[in-house]
Amino acid sequence: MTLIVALDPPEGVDGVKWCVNLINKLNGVPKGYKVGLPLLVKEGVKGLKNVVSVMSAELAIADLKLADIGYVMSLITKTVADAGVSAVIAHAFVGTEGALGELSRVCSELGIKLILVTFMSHPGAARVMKKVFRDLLDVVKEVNAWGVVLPATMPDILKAGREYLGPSFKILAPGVGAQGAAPGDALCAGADYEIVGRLIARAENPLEAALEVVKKQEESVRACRGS
Ligand code: 3DU
Repeated sequence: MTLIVALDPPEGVDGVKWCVNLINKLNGVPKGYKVGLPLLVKEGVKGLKNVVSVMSAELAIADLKLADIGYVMSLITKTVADAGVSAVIAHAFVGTEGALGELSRVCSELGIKLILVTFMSHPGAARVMKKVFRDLLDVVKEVNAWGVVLPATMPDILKAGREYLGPSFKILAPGVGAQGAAPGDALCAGADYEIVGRLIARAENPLEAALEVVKKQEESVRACRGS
């Protein structure tokens, strides 16, 4: 079970209804869900709470890509934790002192997982992030984050991240489907979870699409790991 579905409601829909409908259709197949600003900006914290309340999945991730001082990131995190999320995503580049050190402590107190973005999945990410990749991974170690975001679209970067971090950090990989990576590519490069949005959310039959992703992940892992 390595599938996390990204719930990004499109324009012109009721965001809460759209997410709840999709979660219900997926019938417990995903290991987790990821919600972010497309839902939160549209529907507010009450909307977020309503959506999280129908997720019977292990992971409910708030992808806020926080990048601020520790005090402000902590305020925001406390608010989404009250709405029931079990993990929050922040950017690693803000560093430890005065920022992620404090956020990490607050996440521990709240009992939620901290996930840091260390490389993004779109092509333009490489220009800056490649230069500071090691530093970003060092921040992950320093604050003892639960997991990191690494790109399914760049398996070499993902592999390098896994090698540098070792086995004790979770790797979550977006970029499967609409952004070009095939299901299973990131798992074979060392990821623990693949994040899939539009490939499933925009499919005529989302449950069928999710089951197809899981099947391809399993086939791919069997082929690359021999298990
Ligand atoms: O391309 P998709 O529709 O599968 O959606 C990918 C999701 O993952 C989306 O919610 C986006 O905000 C998130 N994400 C990235 O695409 C790339 C990153 O580097 C980090 C998060």
